[in-house]
Amino acid sequence: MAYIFDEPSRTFNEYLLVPGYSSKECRVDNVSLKTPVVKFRKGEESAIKMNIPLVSAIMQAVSGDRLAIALAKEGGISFIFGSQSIESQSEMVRKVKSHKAGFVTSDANIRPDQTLRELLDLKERTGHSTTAVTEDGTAEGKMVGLVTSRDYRISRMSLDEKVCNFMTPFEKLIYAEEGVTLSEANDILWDNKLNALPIIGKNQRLAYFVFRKDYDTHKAYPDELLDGHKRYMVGAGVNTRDYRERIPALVEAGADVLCIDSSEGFTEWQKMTLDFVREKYGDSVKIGAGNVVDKEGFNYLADAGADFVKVGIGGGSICITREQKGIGRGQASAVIEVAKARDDYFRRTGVYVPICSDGGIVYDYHMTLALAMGADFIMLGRYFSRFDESPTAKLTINGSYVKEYWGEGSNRARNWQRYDMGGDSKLSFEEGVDSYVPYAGPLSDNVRQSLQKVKSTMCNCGLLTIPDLQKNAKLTVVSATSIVEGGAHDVILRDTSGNSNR
Ligand code: RVP
Repeated sequence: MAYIFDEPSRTFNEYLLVPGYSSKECRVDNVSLKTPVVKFRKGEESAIKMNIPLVSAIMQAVSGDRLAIALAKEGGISFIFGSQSIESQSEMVRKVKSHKAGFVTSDANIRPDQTLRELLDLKERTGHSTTAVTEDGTAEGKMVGLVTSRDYRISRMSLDEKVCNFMTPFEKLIYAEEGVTLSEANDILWDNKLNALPIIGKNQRLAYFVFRKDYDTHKAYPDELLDGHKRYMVGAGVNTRDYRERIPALVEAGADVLCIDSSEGFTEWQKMTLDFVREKYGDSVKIGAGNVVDKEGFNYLADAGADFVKVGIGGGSICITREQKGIGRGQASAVIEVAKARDDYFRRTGVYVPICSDGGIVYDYHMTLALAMGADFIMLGRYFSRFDESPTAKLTINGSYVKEYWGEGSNRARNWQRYDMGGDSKLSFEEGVDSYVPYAGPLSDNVRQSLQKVKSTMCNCGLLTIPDLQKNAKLTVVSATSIVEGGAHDVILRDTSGNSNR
């Protein structure tokens, strides 16, 4: 007879956290949301950790390079969507890796033998009062000096005066060497009361400037997620079809972590993809696998060498897999069972394989629940699609701003590899819908507010880290009637829309 689970399949909405004792240490600013992304051995640390437990979904409507940069600034990772050509996906990865916040390539440059007249022309054209003097007048030439408006007086000087006669020569400049962090550069700016700090590479070549006026924007990202070369971290989705070509291209472009993107990942195809990575790169390339919803699926992928395992089938807001095919599991039940399997696996093997809860987050408190149920991090699609930085159009519908959001299994995305079960069969039906979501503004404001709520809840529970929350949270199933009790009830709500007189 078929196996029938004793428990019904439950969703996040069916749970609440029960507060625990909070000492006076339980303050929001004492909470750490740091979390491991890839597997590690007992006593060691994960090679990739995030400062916040959020990653953006491997979807055309969500994870382009702009959102990836915005999320890395907040401390999370985007997985650039794989349902595009290998070239364009690699280009997006490259854009994230080459983005250097706060390090500006100089666009006002002059040669030392040029004149004050030419300098004034340049200033007029660029609007910049700081000009780099380089041997060949280019942005990456050998730097020989710097000119600011303090170096010349038009009324007292000939317009034919050569730049080399009034510039501040390189020997007298304060500069920093390439590799300096933004905060170190800012300290040098402030300590020396400078407006601009040249960053110098090999052979005295100008690399960038860091400007004092940009300071306020930089200091606003205390959690930004950087690699060993101070570049933003980024992930990328791959499939079980063209991985032999796609993976090397993404690795070459600088992707920090990959993830096999499949709606149902308890398959031999996933093992073949993982085998390819291990044979070609050993452990140096990090790759997650999924999606699964039970312990057998987790154990299979963990044994196959996945660096993390993604959990969730059919819970995505745009997903109609459960309706179309009758497969899936309530997201809460799936996370709870897989988290237990991960802990058992850790006890058995000494290897901790992080799990990612993918899809189905509707309210901010669902994030806290997912973590408390055992997720190490959370993948979100709808949530991120609402922000300025998502790659889709912002439209007005009935007077309200919305953004477009469509599933990878919809006709619009045509990401059939994600739903592919091998062979030559191409799916002939959709597993996702095309939709709108309410526009919500910049990523930064929203993510900070959501995580402020997560931290606040953790304080109520008296738990200050994610491992602590996973181990010691108390969760209760809620009855249908207690859900009613949780909203505003038995009151007549006042109309605060300003339309009450109509
Ligand atoms: P949500 O955050 O609830 O919008 O869910 C996003 C998740 O939904 C994705 O990370 C992916 O696992 C799943 N998805 C993406 N496309 C589709 C589909 O077309 N069915 N589902």
